[in-house]
Amino acid sequence: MNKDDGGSRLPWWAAALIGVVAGAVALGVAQLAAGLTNASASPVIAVGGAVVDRTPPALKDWAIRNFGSNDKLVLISGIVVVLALIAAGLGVISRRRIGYGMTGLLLFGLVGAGAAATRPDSGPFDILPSLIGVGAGAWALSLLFRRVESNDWDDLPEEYPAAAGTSAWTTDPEHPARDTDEGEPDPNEQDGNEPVPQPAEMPPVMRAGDDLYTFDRRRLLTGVAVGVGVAGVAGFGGRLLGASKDVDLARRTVAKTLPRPAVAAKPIPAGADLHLKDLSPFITPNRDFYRVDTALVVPSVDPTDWTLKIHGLVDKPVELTFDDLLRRPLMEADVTLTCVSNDVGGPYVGNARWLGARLADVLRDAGIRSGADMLLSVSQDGFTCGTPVDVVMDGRDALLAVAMNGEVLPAAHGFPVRQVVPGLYGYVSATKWITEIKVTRFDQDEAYWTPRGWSPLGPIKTESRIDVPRDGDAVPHGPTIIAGVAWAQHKGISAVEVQVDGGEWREAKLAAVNGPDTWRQWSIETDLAPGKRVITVRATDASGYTQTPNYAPPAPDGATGHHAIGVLVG
Ligand SMILES: Nc1nc2c(c(=O)[nH]1)N[C@H]1C(S)=C(S)[C@@H](COP(=O)(O)O)O[C@H]1N2
Ligand SMILES: [Mo]
Repeated sequence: MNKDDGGSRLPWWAAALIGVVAGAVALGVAQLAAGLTNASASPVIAVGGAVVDRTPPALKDWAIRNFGSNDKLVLISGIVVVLALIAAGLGVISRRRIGYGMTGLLLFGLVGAGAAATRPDSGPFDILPSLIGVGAGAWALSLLFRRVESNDWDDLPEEYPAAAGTSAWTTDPEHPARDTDEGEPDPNEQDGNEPVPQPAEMPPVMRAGDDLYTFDRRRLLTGVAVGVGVAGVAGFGGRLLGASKDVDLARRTVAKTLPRPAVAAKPIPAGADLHLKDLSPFITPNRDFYRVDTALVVPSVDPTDWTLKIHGLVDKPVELTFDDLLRRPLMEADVTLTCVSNDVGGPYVGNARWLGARLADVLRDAGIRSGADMLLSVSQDGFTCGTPVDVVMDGRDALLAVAMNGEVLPAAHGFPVRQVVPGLYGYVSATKWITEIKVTRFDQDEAYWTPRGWSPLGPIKTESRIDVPRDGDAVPHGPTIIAGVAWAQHKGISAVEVQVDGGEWREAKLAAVNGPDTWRQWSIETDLAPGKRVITVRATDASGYTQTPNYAPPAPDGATGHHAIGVLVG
């Protein structure tokens, strides 16, 4: 064991390795404890969540742009790399005094516990995974140091071999791996022929001090392997335990009792889907539907104890259970969701058939007081949306949705209940895992994205996108089908035009739709001459507005500009 006087003489890299392994054990065990209790109480997830909420908006936009839906994976990987470096540092300072490393581990455990305890959806037991992890990490740290260090003279045989001329480095039967032909410079070997005194020739007290210092690589490697194994099994087990098996079961149960719609969606006309290869289908399958949220683990909400509280500026606060909600007349509606972060031509848009209770009716039961202009909806994980009251009450199909495309709401899309409001970007309307609606005023409350640089109001801007051909495709010359989607939710698309190389705008054919709240496919056949061609699209909505060519980035209230692609015509 390393001594407080003078500390350990373990090579720094070995100490760093021990630190990393101890850190891995700490995280693995914490993950296991979180898996057994609450998956989002894992210190990495909790710290990650805290980082997400505190990330400057510009950095978050950059991350979404560059990593897309992998942004969460990149964040978690980044946290793990930083933690590994810190753990290595803790290992190195543990050479001086193991207490330093222990203290460092404890501090990081407290950071993890603090983050877990202060997440919006956390409970008092959420500090446990971090603390249990720290305990396991500290134990691993001291065990590994003790394991590989043998400069503890208590470990030495009573009469240590004093055979003259034989190096003590090679005669200890307990430590056969210690011979130095592994590239480790032998501290006793010197360039000259002058032999330095061998440890065995020295007085015992000196042997015990410097040159008898032994460091057992084999014990290090086996210790590291066991530590990594423990960390891996615990961490992986924790992930499996924490996975959404509760939610899967709950979803299957709900599926058995999901009521039929009292009001069916308007049928989708035959011509709504042109069925062209690479063209976004009219209905986006759930598995392909984009996902955007701040949750690092998908919140798991039990519908049997879920309630929706409606309070604030209301005559009569209401608390609905899931059964209460299902007993209301449910209606179906086809609505295209769009993310405000979707850049021109971007992928964060999808169309689905939703089934749910009318939000306006539920609010009417509570009685909205005059002066209220905002619905601050709150998710299980603390995320909030601010939705204008007048938009929700104007008769459009604003829903508390329980199903998506004929299937119980997928966990990632808000199970058991989410909001869907046609015409508003998701960040101001589409609260997943909703548990609460506070009826309030925009001048009194702020939703999640507002202090992060996004506009409090988020009506969807009219947009169009070319899906076929793809940007950069090589296409044969002659007649070519160009096709895509356009959306102006709750207004409706009335025209789409296409332009080649800045020439005249030609009107595309619009596919049929069953209402103004979905995107609309379009197509046009053009003759493309050989060479590099730029194809541009613009849409006009039913209010008569034609998309501006002026580019604006997504922040603060949605991108504008024409989508253009380049193709090589051969
Ligand atoms: N609880 C919660 N709901 C949320 C969000 C979130 O971060 N947390 N993101 C919103 C945003 S920005 C969008 S665009 C939509 C996306 O819904 P989807 O993931 O089902 O496509 O969800 C909205 N609802
Ligand atoms: Mo969004």
